[in-house]
Amino acid sequence: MFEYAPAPESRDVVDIKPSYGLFINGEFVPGSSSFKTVNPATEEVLAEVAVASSDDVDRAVQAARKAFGVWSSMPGAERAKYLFRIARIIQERARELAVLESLDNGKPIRESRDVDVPLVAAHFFYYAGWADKLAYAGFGDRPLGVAGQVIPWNFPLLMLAWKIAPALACGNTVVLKPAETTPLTALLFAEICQQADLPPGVVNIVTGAGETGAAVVAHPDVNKVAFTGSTEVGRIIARTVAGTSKKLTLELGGKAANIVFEDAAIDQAVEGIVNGIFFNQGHVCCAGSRLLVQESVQDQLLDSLRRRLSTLRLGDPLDKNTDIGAINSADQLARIRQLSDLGEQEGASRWSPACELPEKGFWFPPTIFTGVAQSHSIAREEIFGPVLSVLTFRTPAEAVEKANNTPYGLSAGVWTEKGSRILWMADRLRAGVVWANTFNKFDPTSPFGGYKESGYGREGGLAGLEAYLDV
Ligand code: TXE
Repeated sequence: MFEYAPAPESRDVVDIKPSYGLFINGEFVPGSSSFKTVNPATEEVLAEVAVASSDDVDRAVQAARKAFGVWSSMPGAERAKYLFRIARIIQERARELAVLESLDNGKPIRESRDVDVPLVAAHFFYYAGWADKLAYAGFGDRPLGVAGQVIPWNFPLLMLAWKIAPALACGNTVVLKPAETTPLTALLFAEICQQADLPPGVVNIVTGAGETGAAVVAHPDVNKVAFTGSTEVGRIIARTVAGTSKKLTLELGGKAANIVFEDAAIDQAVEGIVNGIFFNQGHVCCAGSRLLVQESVQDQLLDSLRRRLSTLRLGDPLDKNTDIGAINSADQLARIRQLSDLGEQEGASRWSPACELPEKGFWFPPTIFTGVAQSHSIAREEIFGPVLSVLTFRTPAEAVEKANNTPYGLSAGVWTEKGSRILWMADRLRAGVVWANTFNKFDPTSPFGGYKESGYGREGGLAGLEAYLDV
């Protein structure tokens, strides 16, 4: 890979405590047991974090229930002030948040600094703006009550913002469970809530593994459940919630097609493909993990793509030059390895640029599979890693058919110079988001969510408010 001079961001900008408690009713309190969170780039233990038992979850839900009275009866303009304050503190503490996110998650600092943290602040600003305009938006202003929110590890802070900002703007209170491999930025966010003088109990953070999440979801005093994670756990949660009066939104997996037509600007498409699948090591639910390329430009496109991949820099997430960071956990690495090996066994050809992987930590090189058939596991299953499966097509109708041939329906990308074709494709692609001549673009004003097994409900934009109100 590329030679370059390292430019490391200082990890000293963030004060990581040796141990963290649960954040309940505005205070950090001990849990009944604990677990360790590690830096996936080095396997070094970062901190000891409390596990919330079902009794702890109950305490958090009771605190949220009590706070609901105060928070929901506060004028929207007052709630807005708190959300604006949180957004501003996020901006002030952006560097700290970005470094901590990269340490706990493994993502490159360039991404946490330039994408994740700015988007987190943008979500709080955006929903702060709605807090006093709910009636104007036609929603009335009746919040649901206590929201139980369970989030994954791929965008720890951003998923927190997607969940907490609209919930609070609408007058709900929250019990949020971060993923067990990335709890630290949610706990730093809890400190930010204290700093913003948010009334106690409005936000509660309970850390732990799946059992803690299950206790949040099943708690009888929780009125709304919002989950982002695997389709498998989404199904379990849907079963738990079925037969109760709880409202549910699910944001699950994906297997997006990035579709390149022969008339596309190839260099631009190559950048879009790289961003589509290698951004955040491919730990992205809407990642462009299937490349559908028109047969006539396959060779040209793949040559450019291989050349571009050879310039990507893999390594220390805190190095400002790094493009590809560490895989989030040993489990996720094992899953990526297993599916990639299966790709080879099923007959696809594997290619990665020459690249040295660090000895310690969890690493996987950027990988392309060509000669992929629709029946291959790597064309069907979500790998959630830096692995691209390449398929070809001849006609637009064939591209649509192949793109839709998946149980998922979260996102898709279309690359063509022809505007009418973009609209024709967007009408036929069964995906919640269709990007045209770009990929992985996010904005708080745009709703996000999927069709089919990618879940239901929308987050973001005006539609994101509906999930937290009785309309
Ligand atoms: O997800 P889980 P995992 C996909 C991706 C990945 C696979 C497995 O394909 O390879 O899922 O990842 C909590 N009740 N996505 O195992 O288990 C858990 O503690 C309530 C796509 O990490 O779904 C964590 O906080 N909660 C995805 C959260 O659910 C439970 C993002 C997600 O973990 C629970 C992540 C239970 N029974 C993985 N069991 C996306 N849509 O972006 C676990 N949890």
